[in-house]
Amino acid sequence: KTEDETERRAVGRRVKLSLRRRVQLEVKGDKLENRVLVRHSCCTHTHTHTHTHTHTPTGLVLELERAQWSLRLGSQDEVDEVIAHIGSSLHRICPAGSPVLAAVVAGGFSHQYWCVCDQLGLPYREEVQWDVDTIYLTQDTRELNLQDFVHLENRDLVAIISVLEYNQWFTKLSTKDYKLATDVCEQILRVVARSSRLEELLLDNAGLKSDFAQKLAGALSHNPASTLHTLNLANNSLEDKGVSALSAQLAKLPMGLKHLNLSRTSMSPKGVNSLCQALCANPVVCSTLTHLDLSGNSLRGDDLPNLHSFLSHPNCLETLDLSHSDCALDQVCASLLRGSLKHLSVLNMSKTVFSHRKSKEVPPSFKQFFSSVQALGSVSLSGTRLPLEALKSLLLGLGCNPNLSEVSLDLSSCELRSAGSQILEGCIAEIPNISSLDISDNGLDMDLTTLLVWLAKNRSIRHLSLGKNFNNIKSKNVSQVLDNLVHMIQEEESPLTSLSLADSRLKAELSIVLNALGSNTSLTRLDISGNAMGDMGAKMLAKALQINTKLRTVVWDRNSVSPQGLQDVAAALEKYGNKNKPVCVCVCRGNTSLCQSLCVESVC
Ligand SMILES: *[C@@H]1O[C@H](CO)[C@@H](O)[C@H](O)[C@H]1NC(C)=O
Ligand SMILES: *[C@@H]1O[C@H](CO)[C@@H](O)[C@H](O)[C@H]1NC(C)=O
Ligand SMILES: *[C@@H]1O[C@H](CO)[C@@H](O)[C@H](O)[C@H]1NC(C)=O
Ligand SMILES: *[C@@H]1O[C@H](CO)[C@@H](O)[C@H](O)[C@H]1NC(C)=O
Ligand SMILES: *[C@@H]1O[C@H](CO)[C@@H](O)[C@H](O)[C@H]1NC(C)=O
Ligand SMILES: *[C@@H]1O[C@H](CO)[C@@H](O)[C@H](O)[C@H]1NC(C)=O
Ligand SMILES: CC(=O)N[C@H]1CO[C@H](CO)[C@@H](O)[C@@H]1O
Ligand SMILES: CC(=O)N[C@H]1CO[C@H](CO)[C@@H](O)[C@@H]1O
Repeated sequence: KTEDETERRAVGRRVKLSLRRRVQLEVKGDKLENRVLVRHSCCTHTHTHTHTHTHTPTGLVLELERAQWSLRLGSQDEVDEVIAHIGSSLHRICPAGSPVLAAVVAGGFSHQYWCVCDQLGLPYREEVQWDVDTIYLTQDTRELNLQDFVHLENRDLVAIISVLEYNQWFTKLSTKDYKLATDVCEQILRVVARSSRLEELLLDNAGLKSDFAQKLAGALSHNPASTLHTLNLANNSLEDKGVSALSAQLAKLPMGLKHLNLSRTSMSPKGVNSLCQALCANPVVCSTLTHLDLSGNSLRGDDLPNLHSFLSHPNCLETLDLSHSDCALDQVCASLLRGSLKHLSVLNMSKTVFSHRKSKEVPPSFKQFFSSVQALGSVSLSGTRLPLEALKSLLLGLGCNPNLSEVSLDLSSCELRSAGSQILEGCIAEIPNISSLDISDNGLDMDLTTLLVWLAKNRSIRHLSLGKNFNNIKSKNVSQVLDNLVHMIQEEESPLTSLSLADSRLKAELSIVLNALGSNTSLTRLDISGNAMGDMGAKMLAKALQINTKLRTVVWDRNSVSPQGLQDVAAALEKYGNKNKPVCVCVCRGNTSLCQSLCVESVC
């Protein structure tokens, strides 16, 4: 009983013991002391560096990381039992090559976490185990998201991450907008160096610098069994030297890369060139890389030979984001045209330039690209000034492409003005498969009058954004434009389901559009935010909503509406809601983009 008490006091009362043996411990030469060897059901220190061997039939030597113990047990059977026990514990903690065990309780995460805490002398946080065993498992997620644990101390994060060195369940480690401390980074690097399960590493805006990228390269070089294929280091200042060092290892990644996101990493053409050289050098990347984001890096100038070389070889890119980079659109299209046109679905060249060449001529390859790219679904050219000829080539190219079905085209803030509007008028009715068109903020003003007539002729545009185009129209002329808009939305069998007039400051004139909502139109979503329509506008919206049964979402932030106006709409909605499916109407006062993202129909 006393022995039991002593033992309990030594290991803690609530610790479950999985093994208990009387032994004699060798101290100072051949002196022996009677001891009790216990193992609690977690492994304690015997974790990666345990060696056991026997000298005599009943002797056992345990070599641990920090100590060596020579023990004598009662019989050889007992020795065998202890060894078997240690073996099975190790197997449970590090079930490499044991898929059955990996599926049990997040690959033994809690157990491994307990061991790591024990080894590092850190407190075991029940909530970590609870989160993983309960939330992660019920959601069947293999992503360990550090944001779930950042309220804990750094050393706790270290312990949690450390588990991924052994764990077979988690394949993804992620964090966003959280500055990682040095010891946490070091632990992440150890996981990269050791894990054969880690496939995705997302450290978005984590305060990382070039030295992290260099060390990451070192970690990868130590792990020939790495299965990493997705890397997001967006918004960390890695600079050319960090990216160059990393590139040398990316060239050797055995699984290639599927997603690579180095958006806003303070690269210049130099860094991008060494990166793309690595992409070309890795023999599997051309058949694995589907998402490449190099946006927000300063790629001014013409000297990106390796980027163009990568793009002009066969590849399987689905998403290419070079926005905010000063990369030249005409060259990118020419390279892609030479490369592969089968998979590209999203091309983001917002806030870039059309060309770096002196000649104002638009190369034939530009139109050819848009007429032959086979899976294009979205083209963003917001804020990229296009020469008129280029705009025409783009539209005619899309128009004669037989393979496109639903293209979303963003031409906002492109300074189209009158001349651009005329090009659009000439082509838009003929383009079959543009389903979404954003031409907001283009100084269109009165040109909208005729443009809307042509837009109305087309039967494929379902989403149209027109806002910020009314700055230079005299108020007496605004109605001409809006009458044509009303005509478009009221046209029988109009395909238009979503319309944005955001930030147009139409004030009282907005009533022309609001009145038109009184009859059923095809519109299900309307954005009239930023129009200063006032309480009068709210009253009209209220009336329209009592009759209209189609609208599901109305965004009407920033309209100088008083509580009385809100009440009018609320009262109308009460009636509306009684008759119809619940409607989602957003009244935003703060962050508009947040509000709009919450205004997704299914959320409301
Ligand atoms: C990028 O990082 C900067 C500095 O931490 C931060 O201010 C900015 O919001 C981040 N941008 C994004 C898109 O995360
Ligand atoms: C790259 O990361 C940024 C920042 O998180 C994100 O906004 C962007 O969508 C990512 N790009 C891709 C292609 O996934
Ligand atoms: C294109 O890039 C811009 C700027 O980086 C970003 O705001 C926009 O969301 C992107 N569009 C798409 C469709 O990815
Ligand atoms: C593209 O369109 C052409 C002509 O209609 C057709 O022969 C070809 O099979 C299409 N390709 C794909 C990938 O749909
Ligand atoms: C504006 O309206 C007036 C009359 O309502 C008309 O005479 C004038 O031509 C219009 N201006 C433009 C630019 O269409
Ligand atoms: C709108 O459509 C609904 C159902 O289709 C119908 O009951 C209602 O009368 C229509 N309202 C108007 C103003 O046409
Ligand atoms: C692939 C596809 O859906 N193409 C459509 C493009 O638009 C034309 C004309 O509207 C349709 O006939 C095609 O089916
Ligand atoms: C593809 C498409 O919808 N094009 C149509 C645009 O509108 C004109 C006039 O309604 C039709 O003739 C086109 O077919």
